[in-house]
Amino acid sequence: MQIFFDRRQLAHAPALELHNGGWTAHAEKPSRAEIVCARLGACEPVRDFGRAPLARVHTPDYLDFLESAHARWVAAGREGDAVGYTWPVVRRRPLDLERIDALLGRYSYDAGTPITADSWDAAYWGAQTALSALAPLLDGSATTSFALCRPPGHHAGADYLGGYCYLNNAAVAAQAARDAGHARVAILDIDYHHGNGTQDIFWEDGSVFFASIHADPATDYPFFWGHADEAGEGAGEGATLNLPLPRGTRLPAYLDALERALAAIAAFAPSLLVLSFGADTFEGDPISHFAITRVDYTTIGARIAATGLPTLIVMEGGYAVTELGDNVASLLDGFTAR
Ligand code: OKP
Ligand code: ZN
Repeated sequence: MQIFFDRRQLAHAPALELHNGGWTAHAEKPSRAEIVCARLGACEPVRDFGRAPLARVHTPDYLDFLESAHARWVAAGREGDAVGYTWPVVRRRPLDLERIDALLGRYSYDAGTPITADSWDAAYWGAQTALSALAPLLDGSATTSFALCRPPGHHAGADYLGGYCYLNNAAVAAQAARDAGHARVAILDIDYHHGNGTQDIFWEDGSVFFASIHADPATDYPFFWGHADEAGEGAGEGATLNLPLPRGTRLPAYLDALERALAAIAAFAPSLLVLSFGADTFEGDPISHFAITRVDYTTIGARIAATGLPTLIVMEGGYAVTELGDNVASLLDGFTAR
């Protein structure tokens, strides 16, 4: 299988995140991608598709903000990583905001996603990694490819960052597939956390089906999205499927949810699948609470591969760094047999 990776993603290294009332070392470390790259071996070079495909899912003002935020932070006399401390709750009116702290609030939803001097560049090349990995699926030269994206993307919405995510790599790729002629694209999100950004982006879009298997937001981040009754609106009504599972979930219950997701995807009849893959469902993950094992990932991968759909696998979370390379390799093993 072709693996796509760009080392420019490694420069993003946020120091701290606000966690349970204190600032702790950030879980989303550059070593995550390095260990997966080392485990998988040779990687294909990433191409630059420019800003246009990013602007198909993100607003221009958000992209401008993300690109300039750290420089504005420094210009305001601050040191270190830029992070907000106040957020506009629902029903605040649109305002022409100037101060960096106000802009950070406007364009983010949590305090776990600092902007470093290198975040824009890393996120930009992450999105280009997803687009580069999509290319062989679009021209028919491959049936599966893997985008080793970092930072992850599925919590980032059209105009907001959060959950360690800045640009929504899976959404950028799914929209690019639509623009390349795929009339219906499905996204299956199997990260431990609900992919709220991806859901929001395609919420009213009936041409991109979004299915997600994740920890119940009643107990787990991101709390405000991912509940079972969220199903899309307008033209997108019925094109969102949320399958929350309780903490402690093991493979059998996980596979039941996977069958439901795949049945819904089959009914939608897409011509391409984007798999948002987080290995934070792993039993040993330090921030998550499912009990999926390394070998389980091959079972999961093989079941998804059995759909026969051309599949772009996009890396999302996974924080048990030592085991991350083996867990990713295990999932990809499920695909390579086909
Ligand atoms: C990103 B991805 C406070 C807890 C917030 C955020 C989890 C983001 C996970 N620091 N946790 O879905 O793997
Ligand atoms: Zn996650």
